[in-house]
Amino acid sequence: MGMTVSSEQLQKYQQDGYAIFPSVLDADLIQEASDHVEWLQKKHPQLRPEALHHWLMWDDPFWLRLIADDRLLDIVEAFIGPNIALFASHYICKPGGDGLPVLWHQDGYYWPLEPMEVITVWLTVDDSDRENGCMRVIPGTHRPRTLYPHIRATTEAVLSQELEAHFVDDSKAVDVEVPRGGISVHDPFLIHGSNPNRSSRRRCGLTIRYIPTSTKITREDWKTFLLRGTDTHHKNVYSPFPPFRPGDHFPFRDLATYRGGVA
Ligand SMILES: O=C(O)CCC(=O)C(=O)O
Repeated sequence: MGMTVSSEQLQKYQQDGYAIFPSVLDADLIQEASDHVEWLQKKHPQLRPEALHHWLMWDDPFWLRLIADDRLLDIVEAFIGPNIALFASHYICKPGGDGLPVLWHQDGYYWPLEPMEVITVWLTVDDSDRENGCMRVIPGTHRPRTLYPHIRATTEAVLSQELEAHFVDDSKAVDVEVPRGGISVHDPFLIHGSNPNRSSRRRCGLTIRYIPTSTKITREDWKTFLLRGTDTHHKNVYSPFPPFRPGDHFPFRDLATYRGGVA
């Protein structure tokens, strides 16, 4: 049986703008994701591990296999329906000791999407908790469906912009603690961020932004993939999954069933 979403979880998402699913992917797949992050860091030593960005994914079969996992898509389908495409994905991997903060922001402020119908899955590659800089949210701030002004970031951080301070009441912030292999989901209007990682443990998570095929990506230079269902709206041009090339790509267990095949 696939993953199911309870009416309480759907209601929590509508009410608070986020929900937690503590156990979604198996330990072997999460270990592969963790090894994948180390492989990416060796391949791109010039990048900070918080900046393993979307465009690295466009030619990365394991990354695509991970975000197209049926357990994730079953959960996403309960929120956005059966025709699901990928908008973006980004590992935010904060090393122990000097992991950068993510300043308060609303995702929708940055995104070239029309309409702003999209859901983020934040997949934990490491246990993510208060000590190592888990995500923090201000529940209910998504409800006015308003994007507030952002300014240039005032400290070194993962994102270059942050919400103007008077829009943020951080006394209402909640820590989103999720064990390794679990996910949280959040709304594009929700005010959220995270503190620096001052612990000795890494805090690595994979953000995955899923859209229904009725959402258009308005940037031209962007690749997107149809993950489940059919393209009922013809708003975007979907790319085929890249074939796995031994030696170039990260090798993984489920290669035999990988949608892009082997070159
Ligand atoms: O990884 C984090 O700490 C923040 C993630 C985030 O801002 C997002 O997924 O939109």
